[in-house]
Amino acid sequence: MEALLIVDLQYDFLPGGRLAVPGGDEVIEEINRRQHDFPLVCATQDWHPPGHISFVSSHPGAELFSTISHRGGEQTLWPEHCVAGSRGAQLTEALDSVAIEAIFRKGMDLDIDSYSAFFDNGHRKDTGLSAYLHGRGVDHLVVCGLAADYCVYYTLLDALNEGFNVSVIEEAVRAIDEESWLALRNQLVLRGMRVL
Ligand code: VGL
Ligand code: ZN
Repeated sequence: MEALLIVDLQYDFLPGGRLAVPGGDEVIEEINRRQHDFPLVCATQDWHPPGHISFVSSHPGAELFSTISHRGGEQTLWPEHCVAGSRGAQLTEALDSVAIEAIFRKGMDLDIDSYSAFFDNGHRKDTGLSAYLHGRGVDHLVVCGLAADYCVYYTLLDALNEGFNVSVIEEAVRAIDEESWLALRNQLVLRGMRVL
């Protein structure tokens, strides 16, 4: 069975938001149209506590969009975004949410970021998404949303590693950096991802 996963269609990633993805609003209608073709639709929300490790404001003197090493990995420093309970963290009202059965939140631990919908960036904590999808009989996961080169990419990568057949809807994703998305997309295609 197929499922559609809608990644992070939140105000902060849309034009006017704190971490706006260029053209992010252009995917909404496409997703609204397509989601009714799927027997199961679920979504994610980036959902950070105030003072989150990924916020540049949590690292006095550090530069926006710079990278620091953290817990043996790299952490990009973002503007404050998707603070739990804030308007910026809400799914956009323009998204038709009637068919969304479950919403998985990520990035809730103060000390570790989480781009993927499946695991945090240290692969320590499981969001439960994989078990949920397997429990629903899903073997093919189709992904759309924002941002293509961060949360969508890591979600696609983990979905492949979790053994799902994986597709991305090209017209229903937008990247922070389009060129880097194209390179990442090609790597995923070599791993067996399909581009719809
Ligand atoms: C995202 C950067 C920081 C995303 C989330 O949803 O792609 N990007 N947090
Ligand atoms: Zn985030």
